Amino acid sequence: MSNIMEKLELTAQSMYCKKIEELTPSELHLSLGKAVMGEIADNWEASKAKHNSERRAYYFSAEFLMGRMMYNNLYCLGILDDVKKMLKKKGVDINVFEDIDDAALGNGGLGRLAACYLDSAATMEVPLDGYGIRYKYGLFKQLIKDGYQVEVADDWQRFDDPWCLRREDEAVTVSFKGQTVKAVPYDMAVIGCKTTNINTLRLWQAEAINEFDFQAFNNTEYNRAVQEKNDAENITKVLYPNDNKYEGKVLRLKQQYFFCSASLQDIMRRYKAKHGNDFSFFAKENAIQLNDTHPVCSIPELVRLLMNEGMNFDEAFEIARKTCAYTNHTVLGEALEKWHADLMMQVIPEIYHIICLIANKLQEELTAKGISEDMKAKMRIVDANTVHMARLATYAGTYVNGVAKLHTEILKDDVLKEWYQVYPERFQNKTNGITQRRWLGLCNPELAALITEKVGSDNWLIDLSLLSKLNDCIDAKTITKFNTIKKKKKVQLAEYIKKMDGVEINPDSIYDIQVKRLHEYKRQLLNAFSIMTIYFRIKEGKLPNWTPTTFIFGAKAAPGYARAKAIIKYINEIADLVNNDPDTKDKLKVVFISNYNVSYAEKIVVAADLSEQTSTAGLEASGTGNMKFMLNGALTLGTYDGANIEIAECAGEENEYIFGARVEDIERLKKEGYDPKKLYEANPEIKKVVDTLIDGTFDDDGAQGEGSFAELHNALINGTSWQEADHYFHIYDLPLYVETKIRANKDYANRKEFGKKCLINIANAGKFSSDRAIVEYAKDIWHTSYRKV
Ligand code: GFP
Repeated sequence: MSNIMEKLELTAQSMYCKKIEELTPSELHLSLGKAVMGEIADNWEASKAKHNSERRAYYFSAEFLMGRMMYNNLYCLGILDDVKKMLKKKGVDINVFEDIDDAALGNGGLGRLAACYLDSAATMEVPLDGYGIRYKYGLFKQLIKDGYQVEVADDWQRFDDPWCLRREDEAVTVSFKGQTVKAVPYDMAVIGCKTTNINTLRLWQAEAINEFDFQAFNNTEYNRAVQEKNDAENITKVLYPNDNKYEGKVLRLKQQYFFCSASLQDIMRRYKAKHGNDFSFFAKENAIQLNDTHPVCSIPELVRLLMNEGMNFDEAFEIARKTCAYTNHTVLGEALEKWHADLMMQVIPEIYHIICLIANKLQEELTAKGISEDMKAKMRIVDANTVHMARLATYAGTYVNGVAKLHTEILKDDVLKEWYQVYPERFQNKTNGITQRRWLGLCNPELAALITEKVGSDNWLIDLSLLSKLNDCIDAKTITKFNTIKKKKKVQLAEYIKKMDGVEINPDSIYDIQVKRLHEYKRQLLNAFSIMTIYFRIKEGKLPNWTPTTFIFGAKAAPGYARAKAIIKYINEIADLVNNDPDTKDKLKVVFISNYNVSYAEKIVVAADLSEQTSTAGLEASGTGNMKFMLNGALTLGTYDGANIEIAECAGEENEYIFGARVEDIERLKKEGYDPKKLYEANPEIKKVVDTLIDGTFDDDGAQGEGSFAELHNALINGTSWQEADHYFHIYDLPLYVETKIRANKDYANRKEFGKKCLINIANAGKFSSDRAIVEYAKDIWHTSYRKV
């Protein structure tokens, strides 16, 4: 420990000629980061050597939503409190690091899951290293102006980045048609908890081979002089803000192929250093997990690299197939990547050629199995000039897994039905998880201390199943303690929201929170409609015993997703109305916080009473926010969807607020012919609420009847040429949702009973640790070693 402070002193001195207390926050961040990196160097080297000596796995992902590293790293090293004290002695408040940007190299659940998995693998001593992209600009920063979302570039490296080591010596080259670029690795240490094990996240940055063309410069062609540099750097310039819709952009394909090729070359280099040109051990020693379809061009790339080593196609394919496995994260058809063959040929023709060979091999294999022509057609990897990446991954991998029980069943019965019929042994479920280090230990030290006291040790940090011990001590005293902690976290969040967004909220109100990416299927609009219903009822005196409630939203909309942006504006219009209406302003408060990110989430999930998980049944693959809320004692107000189902199974449905249509109801409604217009016309309350989109209650900038609110209204009631009315079943679910919300509101008044439910949720959250999930992957998919706790 004193070591760290000595190292910090030396680093501050050598980098800035300053004493610790003289450093600016970013200088302190950089110096302390470097000091920590120095401290862990030996363990990191030892872990790398260990990984190299056994069967190991790699997590390939286009997104890693790591969040802020400083506190988490100090926490996992077990020195956070000591560093805090030592800095305090120097007159420095450790909270200065709150000014340091998150590393937001991901959009939402998918990227955050990848970050949790790395964290868990490090703690569970699973030899798993990550490979991804070092975007210069991460997910945009969100401002809210006049109720609208405004995007600003996220220059997260502007104060440098102490957590990544540039490894120029291990750079490789990646070639596209007509362009070759350098891929430079940056290594980030992933620090385990209560272990010396440290894993690695290697992120690739694209750079030019020749940065500057002097010839062009001499001819005064200044732009051409730096053209190669710009063209190369553009590849990793920015993270695509994704809305679960696939977009076939050249740059996106380049990003994907870039990091897959670089990572595979890296793995091959390491392998060849051990075994030379004998590739017979490759699949025995390496497993690659493909996080969604984004890294699926790894399969043909590995085949290509092996063929370059002299192998024939069949041998190379066999190795690739045994090495790779694929995780699916969505059933939304529009999110399953399908590349246009022409585009692929234009950017990576060799890869396209190999995909065609794989596609033919599949057809031969299916014929040999006696599969019907009809089914074979449905399984084509290349079909009508389109390359289906999910099909490629399912065929050319060992396993395919969904991310919650229901989701895996939907994959088997629907999305990948034919595949399940032919290759049933490949299908597995791996319900998602979250790391309890960041999402409880670090962000809720008060609750963590209570749990440690009750469980008898802090071993829940590495074995979350120990939480079940809490089941035996849910007494009046513990409930009071829990309620006191919750209140404290609510006060803290109120202060933070005031500071960040300038809005005052009442910590004695219920905090009803929905934070996640903005998407129609996640149905923030349903939540907004429920608030309007309650607003009208309060005004009409129909809810006399209503406990004041603060509805908090946090969400980013993909910049090109007009409806999502309209929903943000609509929520902000509601906020304006209910927060200022004298009849409701003490009973309802609506806050749309700006720039929701990992660090904001750490303050939000701990303070929630109700966790809103309102997706249309069958559409949210799992959800992980729901798990973070549960772990911190919020009750789920959600549909029977994704991991909500498993949450309710673990904690008991009577301890959650589950509402609305289930998958089978949605299927039935679709078959019968769902008619939202009929429901809307038959129910004056629904009509009044939905019509606030068009009746002048709200303003979408004078475009009444023609603007984005009218478009939302039309999509719900009449549908559009490309989508049937109310595609996500808002109107069907609204009445039951409102009643469930009112029931929760009533229940909250009984603080003991409500607190008891919260504690039951915590006690039964053990399953939702990403430690559990990662060990399942290690056992059932990667067949690597792992820590026995
Ligand atoms: C996606 C799915 C979620 C799932 C995560 C991680 O998240 O249901 O929990 O991946 O598997 F939609 P988003 O990126 O869409 O939030």
